[in-house]
Amino acid sequence: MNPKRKLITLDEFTIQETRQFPNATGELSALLRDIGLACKIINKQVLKAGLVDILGKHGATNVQGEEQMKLDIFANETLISVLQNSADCAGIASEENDNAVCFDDEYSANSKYVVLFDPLDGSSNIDVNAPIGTIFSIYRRVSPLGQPCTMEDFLQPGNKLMAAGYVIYGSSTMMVYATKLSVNGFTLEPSIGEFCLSHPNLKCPEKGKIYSINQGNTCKYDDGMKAFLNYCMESNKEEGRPYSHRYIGSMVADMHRTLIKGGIFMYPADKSNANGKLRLQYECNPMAFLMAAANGLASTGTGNVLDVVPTELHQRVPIYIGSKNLVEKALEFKHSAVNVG
Ligand code: AHM
Ligand code: MG
Repeated sequence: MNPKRKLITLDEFTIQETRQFPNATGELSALLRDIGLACKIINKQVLKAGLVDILGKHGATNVQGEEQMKLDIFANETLISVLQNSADCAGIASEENDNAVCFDDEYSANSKYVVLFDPLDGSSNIDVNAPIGTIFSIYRRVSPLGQPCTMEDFLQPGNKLMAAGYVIYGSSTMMVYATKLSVNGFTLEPSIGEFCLSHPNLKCPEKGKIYSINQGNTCKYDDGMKAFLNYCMESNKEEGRPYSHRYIGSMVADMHRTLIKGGIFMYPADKSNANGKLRLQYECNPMAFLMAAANGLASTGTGNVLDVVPTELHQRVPIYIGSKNLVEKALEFKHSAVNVG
């Protein structure tokens, strides 16, 4: 057996990263490990999703007479219970819950961090076996230690994030997370059940060639957006051909491709949804923080996503995110449009 192994696990990596900060207590590393654990449990259930016709549909009763839970509810409850058991989480907010949950035990009252998550984003894609994901954000609380956390801990802008990332349940399962230092990707090695460093120091290519949007909504977009889409579909002088269009309709999968290959992902405002569809605190901020740490950019169309001060937990914002060249180009079109439709 060769003890000089090349594998670096998520745990080992976060501990090594923590050592770079003399005052770090290791609580953030422990929290990332806990999120990793919850996502491994979720992954196990996601892998079984294709067997529902054999094992019984979610929501139905299985052979043991137990009620089967829908996967997104299962993911939500798993994250909550793992984080409640963690010594490092003061409370959570989830896209699945109306209100934040502030844990009221003694350990949690003294924990420094709160975690926000979308437990299973893109869950409508389960039926077609397309990748789905968990998105998470970690803030240092602003309320005093020694008592349960408060709503102001959850309503912080993205520029106050300590760490954020996602787990993609795809052809392989990966966790990608960012701190202000860097973005790193870890692939789940099923034989040892560990996330192992596979994509160190990820950077989003500065120039992308792929645009990603629900183009079926074009009739509802404003003139600037329509003009940008026309630009993407025409042969441009940089490429000598139009840009490619890719859209899975699962944000984690579309963002993962955008991070690795470059490009732009957009969910703009439209005539029926003045703020688009995606949630600031569960989807847009974590992805914007990660993209910024990977040299990319994220805008609401009027400013940096990370600068939006949230006023409510579930608010939505339009988003243009990805390689700098394409995000800047989209904004140029948006701002030069005379007519807002
Ligand atoms: P969800 O949180 O209900 O799963 O919805 C979010 C998903 C994103 O993953 C994806 O980017 C978007 O909805 C797709 O929306 P649409 O089907 O309108 O294009
Ligand atoms: Mg979602």
